[in-house]
Amino acid sequence: MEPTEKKGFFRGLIDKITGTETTETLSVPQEMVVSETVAEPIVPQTPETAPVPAVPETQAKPSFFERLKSGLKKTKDGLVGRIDTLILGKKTIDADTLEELEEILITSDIGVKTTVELIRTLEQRLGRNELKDGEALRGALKEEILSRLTAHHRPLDISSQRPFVLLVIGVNGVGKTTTIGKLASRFSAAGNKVLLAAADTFRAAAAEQLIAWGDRSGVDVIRHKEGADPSAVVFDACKAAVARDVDILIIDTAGRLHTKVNLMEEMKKIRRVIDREIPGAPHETLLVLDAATGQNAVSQARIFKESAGVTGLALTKLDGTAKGGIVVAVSHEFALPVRYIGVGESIDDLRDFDPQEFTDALFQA
Ligand SMILES: Nc1nc2c(ncn2[C@@H]2O[C@H](COP(=O)(O)OP(=O)(O)OP(=O)(O)O)[C@@H](O)[C@H]2O)c(=O)[nH]1
Ligand SMILES: [Mg+2]
Repeated sequence: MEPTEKKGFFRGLIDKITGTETTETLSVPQEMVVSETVAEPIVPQTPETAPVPAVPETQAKPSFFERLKSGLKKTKDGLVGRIDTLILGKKTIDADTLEELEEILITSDIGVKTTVELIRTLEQRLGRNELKDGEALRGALKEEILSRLTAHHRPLDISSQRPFVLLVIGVNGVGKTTTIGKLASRFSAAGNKVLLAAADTFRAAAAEQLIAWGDRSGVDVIRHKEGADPSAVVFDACKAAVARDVDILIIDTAGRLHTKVNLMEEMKKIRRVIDREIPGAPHETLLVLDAATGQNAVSQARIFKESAGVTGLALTKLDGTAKGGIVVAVSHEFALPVRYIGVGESIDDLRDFDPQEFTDALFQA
């Protein structure tokens, strides 16, 4: 049988919508994209009245790979578990198998575009007789996912600039401040002089939350009063970073604002101030996405990439969600490197993203 004749439900649907055969430039259908209005918060998650979260204590834990595996358990069950059920004992793979696989991938938040591409590649491999049985299909899928993650992989190197300016952005509640706290601890433990800037002046407790994290690793925080102009905080922080000769300045920003001012406009203003004080900075604009929000994270990545100069991604809350496939979707669709992943709330639950380790943790029994 000619395998490429089968399109599968989702791809058939997309072909209908677009009136074309699917191509590399296929975008996510509009009905899968949440509101792209950016003047208001895209996904309100944390009330401004939220108490400062306690900084969890570090405890003796199993190896990181074991924690990664257990953090990704729900994604693994929802993705690889279902694939294993599909291919269990299959002696031959045909176009129907790939059609069922397509549905599993789409519903695991791998994203329409990436799924369509993966299935097309697998159809080609099937046509070349490379997918003899279920095991071969499983291996091929792992390889294809890994190669897509590896294509955009670039760990963050802060040694290229001094001070290295890391601007952290994202909608409210995604884990920006927590991620910064974890990063401050890691960079400082590695011997770097770190400075934090509390440019989230929206929430009363935001600066305190950052200070609580800073205290844990002996890192200073530049802050102003609640409601102050975020750009003024950034201005002072850049001056202090240069004067104190720090290795890295990490800037926390608000996920929403008091005024109706467009969040993206505020980000642009902040960037202008940084660049004026430290030419060429920010050296990294890290977009934090909550993996548990699935397709919402994809639309946030689209909006921020277009308007806020995003250069890298951090995916948080991969523990406790079945939507970990989103890591593949956002990295691949937006050609952005995933720098970090968060698999828990403790200080050492943020790790450098390693595509090989990630796919091993997903696919290993
Ligand atoms: N389970 C889990 N929780 C996380 C992770 N990262 C952050 N969180 C939690 O998510 C919640 C929100 O985190 P924050 O760091 O305050 O989020 P934020 O983006 O700074 O939010 P705003 O300041 O309101 O914009 C907190 O309760 C964190 O402990 C993670 O990797 N796993
Ligand atoms: Mg915050």
